[in-house]
Formats: sequence, structure tokens, C-alpha cells
Amino acid sequence: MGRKRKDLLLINPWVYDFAAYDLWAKPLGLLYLAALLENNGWTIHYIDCLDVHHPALKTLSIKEPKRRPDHRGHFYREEVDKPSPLQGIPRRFYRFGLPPEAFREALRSFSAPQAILITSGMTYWYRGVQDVITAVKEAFPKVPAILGGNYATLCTEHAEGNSGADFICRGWGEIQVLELLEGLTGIAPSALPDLNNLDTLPSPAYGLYPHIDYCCCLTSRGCPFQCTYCASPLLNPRFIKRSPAQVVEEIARWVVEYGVEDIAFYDDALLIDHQFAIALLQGIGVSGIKARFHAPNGLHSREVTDEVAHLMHQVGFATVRLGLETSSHERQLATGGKVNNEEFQLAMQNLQRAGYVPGEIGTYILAGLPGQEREEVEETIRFVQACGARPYLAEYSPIPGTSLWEAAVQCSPFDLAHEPLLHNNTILPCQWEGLTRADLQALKAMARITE
Ligand code: B12
Repeated sequence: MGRKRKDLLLINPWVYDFAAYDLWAKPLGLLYLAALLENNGWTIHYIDCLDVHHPALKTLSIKEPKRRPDHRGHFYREEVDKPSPLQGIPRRFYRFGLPPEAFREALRSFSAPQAILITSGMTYWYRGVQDVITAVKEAFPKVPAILGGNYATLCTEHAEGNSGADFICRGWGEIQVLELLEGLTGIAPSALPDLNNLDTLPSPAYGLYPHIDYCCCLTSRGCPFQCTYCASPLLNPRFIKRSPAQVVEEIARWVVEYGVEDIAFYDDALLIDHQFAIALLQGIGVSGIKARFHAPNGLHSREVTDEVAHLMHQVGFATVRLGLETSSHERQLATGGKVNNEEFQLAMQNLQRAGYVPGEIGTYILAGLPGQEREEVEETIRFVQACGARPYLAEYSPIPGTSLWEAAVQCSPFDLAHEPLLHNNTILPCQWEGLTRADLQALKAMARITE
């Protein structure tokens, strides 16, 4: 009797959107699962539709999209028709990622796996999920398609009715996927992680990429705050950290193994545990790792002490973004109280004393929260600029299950409750006469003016 074949195909789907930019975007959850499955003896085949270095692009003589020296950049894209719920939006709509013929060609190069695992990012990116599942079902009609990730977790019912997947997993996938595969194939897991101890998880499987020019790192899962607009508590059952030594060792290995110079942190709360933050930053310093570090996901200002700011500057944090969201004291309290203006000012002073120059520090401002007026955003932009930071306007994307969701549904002119495409931040889902799309354009222009 031959041994059972143990092949899986893992896929990061296309993105359909008005805009998408590779701000160090990798499907980290899927890469974590890939590493765990490899440890359990599975052979992993992998297609990342968003891989700008995918060999299929060269075969089709498609030039690599423009990248910056720090490896941010554009994805390959093709314009497509707007889906009907977005018809009224005066912007072009694209499919980002591999041309469909390249994807189908890649599928043909594999023989049927035991299961196909598909991840999902933003809730409003589900069309890419649908298209991938349609294509894999054409190629391998009998192979079960398993869907997980943010869309699957936050819009489970919608995914059940619309994705085409045979199985849908909500939340952390590690144990679920091993158990599901056991049920489907009879192959029992040999290496189970302990999800109360993140140090038992293997490092994300970046080796699946033929070429990689940055790595994304997660030092923790979840967040101790419960901000009303944020999905973190829905995606993570608790806030849990890795050991700083393990993180440092992992980054050092990536720099040597893949030759990467850019590391982006994906944490929701990177600095929130002060002792951890100091240990991590000192560890990076002592190890002599030479890389640029990026925090595209926003840091908690309260934690940017003088010491933390100096260490960040010393070890090479090149992208520093603080999450302020609003300078309105009332709204800061009403949305979760993660920061106030004095704490933000202090963080800015600490960062500037540490050597950051004005404009080098970005600050996220939320625009278009339910009932939020243009003046509040304007004031926040002015405040951020006066503190020496560069404002980044992030249009609010309403997320089902969050505390702010009902208010968002009530105030939105769009049918948010039935159509996840309408969660797209670009359409300004909660626009109203107090803050219109035209207002937003004016606010963006204002935010671009830096002293
Ligand atoms: C990193 C990040 C980004 C990165 C890129 C992410 C990417 N890969 O594309 C950047 C900085 C670019 C980004 C941008 C934005 N983001 Co963002 N981002 C995140 C963040 C912090 C982490 C995602 C992550 O990788 N987590 C770590 C991994 C390990 O977790 P995971 O992917 O969930 O995987 C686990 C499970 O889901 C599951 N799983 C995953 N895949 C699969 C597959 C199978 C088969 C199975 C079984 C299980 C499974 O198992 C995994 C391991 O346990 C999340 C918040 C969060 N905590 O998740 C927000 C989040 C996804 N972002 C969000 C938002 C709002 C945005 C922006 C719109 C912000 C703005 N207004 O500008 C932009 C939009 C970008 C665009 N249009 O291009 C929202 C979601 C909005 C929505 N409606 O879906 C989130 C949830 C944050 C929030 N505040 O609530 N983001």
C-alpha cells in the first residue's frame, strides 16, 4: 500500500477595488497556516494572486509594476466593469493581481490536491474570493474548498451564501484547519500548536515565494482596547504576545535567509506592553539586524515614551504612523479612549527629540465616522500638522459586529447590511450632508499641504 498523498493548494485571491497599494501587504494568516501544515507533513502548493514577482507575469511579458526603494509599490492591475452596487461611484474599478489566464495556467500545473485553502482580506474584497473558488472548482470539481480569513469571519452568512466554498472557518485557523483536514482525509495532525502560547507556532512560510523583498511580522495577536470602529476583538479572542527573543531571532533569520531589507509589523498593538516593546527594540539593536522597520498599521501614542522613541530611531524604524483618529475629546472617549491630544503631543515630542524630522511621522485620521462633521476632521488635520506630523486620512470602513456598526447602518445612504461591497472605504460609506465626498476631496487636499 502506497502512502497517502498529502498535497494542499493555498491561495491568496485577487483584489477587486477602486484602489489597492502594496503597503507591505502579504497574506500573513495564510502563511502561518502554510508553515503549520508543512510541519504536519503536508506538501504545500501556493498561488498568491497579488505576487508582483510571480513567474507567470514574466511569461506573459508583463513588466513588474513600479516599486519604491523600500519595496512598497503598485500591484499589476486590469480595469474591469464595476459591480452593480458600485455603479454610481465615479471612479474606475480594477482587478489587482495576476491576469486570470496566468492563474488558470498555474492551476493546471498542479495535480488535484486533497483540499484547497483560500484566505480572504477586506470584507469588500469578496469578489476575488468568488472568482478564485469558481476557477478552482472548474479545475478540481471534487476537491473541497475551505475559506477562512477576515471576510469569512466578519461576514460568515454572506460567505456561506455567496463564496462557493464548501467549508468556512471563522477566526484563528490553526486548530480548525488541522481538525477539518483530519475529518476530510483521515490524516490526524502530528504537530498541534498551543494557541495560548504563540511561541509554539512555526514562522510564516515565506519560503513559498520564489522571490520576496520584504517580510511582515506579527509579535502579538489582538488588542486590549475595544475601539468601537475596530474589528480586532472580533478577529482575535484575546490579546496575546510572543516572546521578544523569538521575534528577534525570526527577523534576523529572514534578513539572512531571504536577504530582505524591509520588515513591516502587522500588530494591532505593537507597543502596548512596555516591557515587551523595550525588550524587542533592544533585542533588535543588540542583534545588529540591518533592516528598515515599518509600522503601517498605526502605533499607540501613549506607549511612545522617550526611551521607546529613541530605540525606534536607533534600530531603524523608517515608517512611523500613529493612530490618533480624531482630536475631538468627546469622540476619543466615545470610541474607546485609546489616546488623547496630550498623549499624542508628547509622543510627537519624544519622536522629534529622538531624531525624527517633522513630516517623517504619519498620523491616521478617521474621516466619515457616523455623524462626524467636516469641521472635526479639519480641526484634526490642523492639530496633527501643528504637532509636526503628516496627516493620513483613512475613510471609515464600517465592519459588521463592531459597536459602531448599527450607527453606521442607520446613517449610511448605502445598504450596508446586505452588501459587503459597500463597506469599501473609498465610497465613504457613512457620508451625509455634514461630510460629503466633495468635502473629503477638500480635506485630502488640505492634508497634503505640509509646512
Ligand atoms: C495588516 C493590515 C493591513 C495591511 C495589509 C493587509 C493585507 N494583507 O492586505 C494594510 C496596512 C495595507 C491595511 C490597509 C487597510 N486596512 Co487593514 N488590517 C490589517 C490587520 C491589522 C492585520 C491583518 C493580518 O494579517 N492579521 C494577522 C493574521 C495572522 O491574521 P488573519 O489574516 O486574520 O489570519 C488568521 C485567520 O483569519 C485565519 N485564516 C486566514 N486565512 C485563512 C484561510 C483558511 C483556509 C482558514 C481555514 C483560516 C484562515 O487563520 C489565520 C491564523 O489564525 C487587520 C486587523 C486584524 N487584526 O486582522 C486590519 C483590517 C483587515 N484592515 C481594515 C481596514 C479598515 C483597512 C483599510 C481600509 C484602512 C483605511 N481606511 O485606509 C485599508 C484598506 C487597504 C486597501 N484598500 O488596500 C479592517 C477591515 C475592514 C473590512 N471592512 O474588512 C481591519 C480588520 C482592521 C480594523 N480596524 O478593524 N491593512
